[in-house]
Amino acid sequence: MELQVPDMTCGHCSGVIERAVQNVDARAKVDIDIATRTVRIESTRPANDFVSAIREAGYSASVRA
Ligand SMILES: [Cu+2]
Repeated sequence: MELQVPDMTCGHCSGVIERAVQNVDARAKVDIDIATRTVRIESTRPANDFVSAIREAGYSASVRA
């Protein structure tokens, strides 16, 4: 799945987001591209779980269609 996180602007943001993702699924594979504000996640958990966790961490997130 691919999430769009428009306010992820630096390595600090991506670190916070990576932790939020791994709190949902410790075995998730996370690939973050700051330049395109994209968080790619390989996981069996539903995308909305990750969207909620990222929002709780203080960022806006949406599923990229
Ligand atoms: Cu930042």
